[in-house]
Amino acid sequence: MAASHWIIIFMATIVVLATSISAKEYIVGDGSGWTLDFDYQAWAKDKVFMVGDTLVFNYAPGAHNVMKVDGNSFQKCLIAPVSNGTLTSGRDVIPLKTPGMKWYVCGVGKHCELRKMKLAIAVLPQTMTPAPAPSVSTSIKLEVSAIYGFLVSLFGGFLLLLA
Ligand SMILES: [Cu+2]
Repeated sequence: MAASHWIIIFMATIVVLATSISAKEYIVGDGSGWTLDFDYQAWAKDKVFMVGDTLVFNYAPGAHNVMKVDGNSFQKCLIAPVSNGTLTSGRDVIPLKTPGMKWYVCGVGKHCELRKMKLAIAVLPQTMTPAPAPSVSTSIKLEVSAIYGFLVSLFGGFLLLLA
C-alpha cells in the first residue's frame, strides 16, 4: 500500500520534470487565439521562444490565415499571393526550427494593416537555455527522457494488459 503511493508520487514527479524541460507550445493570443485587434506584440513581449518550441494559431478556418513573411513585408503588410505556404487549417502548428527573427501575418483582407494581425518574435538557439552547467543539465535531460520513455512504455504495457 505505502510502496504504491511512493511509486505514484515518483512517477508524477518524473512527468512534471520531463514536461518542464521539454519544448513549449505557445498558443498565439492564448484564449483569444489569432483574431482581430489583439495586441500580439504585447503578448510576445514577456515570452522567450526557443528552437524546438511550437506556435499554435487558433482561428475559425476561412476567417483568417497565417503567412510567414520577411521583416520588410511585415512592416508594410505586403501580402504575397496565397501560395507560398499559407496556413489555413484554423489550428496551424508551426515548429520553431531555426533561431532568429520570425514574422507572421494574416493575409485576409486588411487584417494585418488595420486590425493588428501581425506577430514578430525572436527565436533563441537552444544552447541559450539558462542552466547552471550545460554538461550536467544535458545528462539530467537524457536521464529524465530515458526514464520518461521507460515509464511511457510501462504504462503502454499496462494498458495492453488491461485491454
Ligand atoms: Cu485575419
